[in-house]
Amino acid sequence: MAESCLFCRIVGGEIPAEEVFRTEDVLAFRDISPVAPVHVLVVPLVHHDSLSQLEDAELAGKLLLAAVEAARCENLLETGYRVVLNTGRDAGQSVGHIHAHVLGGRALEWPPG
Ligand code: DGP
Repeated sequence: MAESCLFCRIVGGEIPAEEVFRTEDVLAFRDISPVAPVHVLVVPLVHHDSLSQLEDAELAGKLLLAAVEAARCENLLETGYRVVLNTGRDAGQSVGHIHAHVLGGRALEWPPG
């Protein structure tokens, strides 16, 4: 755990969050500032700064499958959803702990801004 990391503190229960589900590898919880009717974040329990630092292929697969599970939990499989991993400054990554956004519940525009 990185002590100053916001999402590590959420994983550790130090900062409250509305959990969707938790496995032995990942936590899914609701984004505090949702940009869609459904906006869930999926994070590994172990700290990695961003997708660029993630070398564990098994964990990468688990993160992606957990994003699908979050979509399933939120009844998005039929209507569709988007999985986004903002990585680095130009992508607008604001929290330095890898996280997948799972967005849905409305028609999403493309391309993103
Ligand atoms: P990004 O900009 O891609 O790094 O996304 C970070 C997301 O984290 C952003 O959508 C807002 C969310 N967020 C920031 N602080 C908190 C918090 O304390 N709790 C929860 N649940 N979400 C947070």
